Amino acid sequence: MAETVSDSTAMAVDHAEEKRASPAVENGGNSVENATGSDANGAKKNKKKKKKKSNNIKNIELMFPDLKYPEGEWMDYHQDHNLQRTTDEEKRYLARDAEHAERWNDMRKGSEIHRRVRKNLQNKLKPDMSLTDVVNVVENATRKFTGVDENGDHKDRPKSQGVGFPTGVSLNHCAAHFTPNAGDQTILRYEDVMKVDIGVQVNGYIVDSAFTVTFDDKYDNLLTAVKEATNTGVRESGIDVRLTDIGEAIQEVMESYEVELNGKTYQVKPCRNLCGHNIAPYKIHGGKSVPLVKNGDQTKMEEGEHFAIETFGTTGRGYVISGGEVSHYAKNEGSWPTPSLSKAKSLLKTIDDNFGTLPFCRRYLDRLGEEKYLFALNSLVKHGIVEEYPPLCDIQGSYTAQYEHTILLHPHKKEVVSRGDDY
Ligand code: HZT
Ligand code: MN
Ligand code: MN
Repeated sequence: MAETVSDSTAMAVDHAEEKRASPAVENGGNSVENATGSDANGAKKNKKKKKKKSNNIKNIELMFPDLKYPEGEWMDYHQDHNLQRTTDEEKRYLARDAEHAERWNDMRKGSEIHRRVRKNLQNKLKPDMSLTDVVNVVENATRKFTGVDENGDHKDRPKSQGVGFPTGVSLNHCAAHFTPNAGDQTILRYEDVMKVDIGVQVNGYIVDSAFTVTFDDKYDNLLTAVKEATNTGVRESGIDVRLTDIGEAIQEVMESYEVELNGKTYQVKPCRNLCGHNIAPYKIHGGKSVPLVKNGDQTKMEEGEHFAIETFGTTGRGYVISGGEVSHYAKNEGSWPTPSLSKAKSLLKTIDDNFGTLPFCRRYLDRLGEEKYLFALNSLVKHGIVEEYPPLCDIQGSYTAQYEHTILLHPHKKEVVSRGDDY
């Protein structure tokens, strides 16, 4: 508890015209400890009541002419780690950090895009929207901000930047990995609890961050529990910290909350078989898992690593199982024999060319013009070339919430790169 949150200097300052008096949803917009960049534009907010223009969504490089993107929230490591540090060490830390300057800047670009994409969505979300409309708002904005839908540089390099993974829009008892397939008619309802999980990648560096959307305030304690649990995971994270200890801290905070729904009181439970994870270039899961409970894993976080810290709370069993139609897939690492089925071979080329090992979904294959590919896709899955990531759901009738941030473990401090003024 000795660590402090240091000033976030260059954080995410929105353009004045992007500020809205009140978001259409009440959740993501709940005030957080760190009100990022809100003062700078606060005064202008009331003067103009201009309608938001969609032409604010353009290649983000046009808004940052020097191509240097704002830093996230800086956070000190625990004091005991800090106290050992001498001035000489500090200098060596900074020199070591500078070796990764381009990587950090790519992560900050992805994060700035993430904040703008989710702000745009939060302004548009209303009950009775279809989930297909929701994911299209997110993914079309991501493509515009990253410039991948333009002619030119990125056209022939589809993996250079853009959507990092399928937009998750999992409802109620489903916690993760739902995105609509073609023809899905699901509508977002006033009583729903929707986890919006958005990925943006720049040169393979993936920003992975998620929040929960509700319209009914009866879920507020559930959302607060999970938001606080995630912030606890972020605070506890650091170089040489054991993963089990992060899980223990998350669990303690999560279970300290209760939520009353329709006359019944629930102690909020962590989903014990869901995890945060480190992230490697073009690989959403780098091999380490950050538990939401004390699980005994003695593995430590290390300098230079990049983690998605995510927690899920539930009124259900606290254990998710795969269920429902699969939408999410990713190619497994390694070299594979050429598929004998010609349709599988050509589908694999589409996957290699457009995603590599980045996760994708059926809609992304549809928009590339692939048709009747399901048999071929399932054959790639059967041969272990492609992995499926089915929806992960708690018991029927339960409600799950999620918050997630991407953090960077610099030598001297950690950076909550995806932090915004919304969560
Ligand atoms: C898999 C497929 C995707 C990674 C976590 C996650 C969304 O549950 C080790 C720990 C996108 C992400 C992932 F399309 N998963 N973060 N955001 N889902 S995971 C995982 O498979 S593997 C957690
Ligand atoms: Mn995520
Ligand atoms: Mn994640």
